[in-house]
Amino acid sequence: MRLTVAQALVRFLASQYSERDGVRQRLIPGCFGIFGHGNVAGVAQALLQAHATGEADLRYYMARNEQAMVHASVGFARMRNRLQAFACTASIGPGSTNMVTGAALATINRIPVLLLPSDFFATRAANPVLQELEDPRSYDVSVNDAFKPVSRFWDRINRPEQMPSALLAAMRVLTDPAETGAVTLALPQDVQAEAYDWPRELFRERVWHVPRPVPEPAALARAVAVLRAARRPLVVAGGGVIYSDASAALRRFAEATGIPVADTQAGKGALAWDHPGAVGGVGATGTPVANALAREADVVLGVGTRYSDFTTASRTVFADPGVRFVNLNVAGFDAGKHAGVPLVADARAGLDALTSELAGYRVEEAYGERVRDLAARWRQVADLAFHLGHQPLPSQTEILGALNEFMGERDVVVQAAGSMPGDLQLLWRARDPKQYHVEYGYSCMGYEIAGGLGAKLADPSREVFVLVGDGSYLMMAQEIVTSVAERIKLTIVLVDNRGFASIGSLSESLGSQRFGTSYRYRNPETGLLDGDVLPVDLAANAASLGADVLRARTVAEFRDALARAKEADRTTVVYVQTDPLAPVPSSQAWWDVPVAEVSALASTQKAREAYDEAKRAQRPYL
Ligand SMILES: Cc1ncc(C[n+]2csc(CCOP(=O)(O)OP(=O)(O)O)c2C)c(N)n1
Ligand SMILES: [Mg+2]
Repeated sequence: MRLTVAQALVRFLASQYSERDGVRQRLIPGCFGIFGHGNVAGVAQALLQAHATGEADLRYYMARNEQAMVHASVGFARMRNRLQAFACTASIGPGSTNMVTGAALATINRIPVLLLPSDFFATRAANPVLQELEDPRSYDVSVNDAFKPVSRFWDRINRPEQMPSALLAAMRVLTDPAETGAVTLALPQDVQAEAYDWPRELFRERVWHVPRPVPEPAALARAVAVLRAARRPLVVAGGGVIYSDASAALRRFAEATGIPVADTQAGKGALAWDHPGAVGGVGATGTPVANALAREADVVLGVGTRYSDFTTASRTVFADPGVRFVNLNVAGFDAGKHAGVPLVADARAGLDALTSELAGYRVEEAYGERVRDLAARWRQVADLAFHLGHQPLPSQTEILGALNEFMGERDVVVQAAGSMPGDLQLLWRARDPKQYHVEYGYSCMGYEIAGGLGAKLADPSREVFVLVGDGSYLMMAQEIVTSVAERIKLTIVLVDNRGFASIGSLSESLGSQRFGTSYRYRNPETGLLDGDVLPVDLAANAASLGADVLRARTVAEFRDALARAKEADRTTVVYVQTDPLAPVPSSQAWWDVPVAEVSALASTQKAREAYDEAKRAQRPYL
């Protein structure tokens, strides 16, 4: 079949399917993009032709920023439990490198996305083409080489003959739960337009089976032996539980064994918050309940977790000197962490196997009582934070509480960076495994609105509430325009505390006095950015991008605004100001952020003393 490389690519992508548990779906259901000279006559022409002829079905969505379109793709794939992924086409040069941050985010979160950056002429006929990087040491280097460390598979299609094997490898990596992440195929702009005689076989329907690897019997026996001897075990449920659709298996495991379940940012909602075995987030921004249990735990069963520093409180929260880890993970890389007993398997298959092999094992009654008692006391503290009555501006915890109480079980909350992920991890009460969508692998400011767009696209039957701080909003609000154009309705809660509340309080706790963290005029007297408040109106900005805007001054007005936003069929921004200095309950855990060892500032010297003290609790987990 004679087609251009781009036409063949589109045709191929439209015929790929994924399948797990007998359920089949399109693997690549659509393509985000922004066109420039690098792809306008190549991939864009192919997408147009596919639409015009109906020969291949790959819907094109125009984004407003290339980084954001990768975020939207990640939001989509995460909602679909990694069984589907979007393609992203970008022009050569800046359009492509704008995607590098998105690629890192996808790979770190282990979420599939297919990136199609454009590249300079393979023939070099007209080089240097506009936006081409020239490296005097090698004509083979382009800006797209920057994708290599942040991609799980990377290739450059310099000749049409290279494409079939590259495409097959790309699909394999996208659908491999242990390897998945960003997959990058760099497409030189001349090659995109070049015609070639393709074998028809390339375009036949292909179904990529997403496996559920079962544990090796000997590894299972080793894990079971450690768990059976455990007296104070704790489960840490990560994102892998949710992607594997293992919530019911986790509940059965928890109920059979009585082992309490803590969660990570990606795993929250795996077990409903009000399940008697659920103890909430663990680690630096976890609940005091989970952290108390973590400190005492003799065995930690990590399921589908990568053990980020937030989860381990920078390796301080699992404090028992003899603590052992059992790591159930589909990726050997994660299963081997913390010198744990590795159990390489799909989360659901592994949990089912553990439940049956642990038959008869149950934690002692006293341990169960302690869990319930700690949880009940914490619930009162959390209730208070949700209903603080802070004046004159509401506290952020009250806004989160009002939203949590307002949202339906299947509604989705999206967040990524700032002070909200911590407050959410501490306080949020999730019932549905897809309700809590906080991107905290890369914690990338700007993910929120774009990621929310992808989440809503993935499941239009759910209301999506995007929580975004003023800092993140300023970095990346432009996909509001895309949501308006595509009629993809979002409710965006814009929480304005005039700057970086998170980094401000971190700075203060580290002796750096909130330096450079609030949005203010430069003050001629101090020379610092601590002058008057800026005349910036982010609500007006949102309205200018085409959203409906509701301004709320109190928690009561906020609730009303949420009700109106839920009724609306257009993207609505609910704007609310909060007090960045309002109190938040303590998680009773630490986060390692090194403080200057020598300093001329008394505040820093004092913070360093506290740092040295806290650092003593850090352990290598060997
Ligand atoms: C792209 C990016 N740049 C910088 C950071 C570091 N950072 C983390 S939170 C934050 C401030 C976020 O401000 P805002 O969205 O207003 O949230 P707030 O802290 O006020 O809750 C910064 C600068 C980041 N996470 N991502
Ligand atoms: Mg802020």
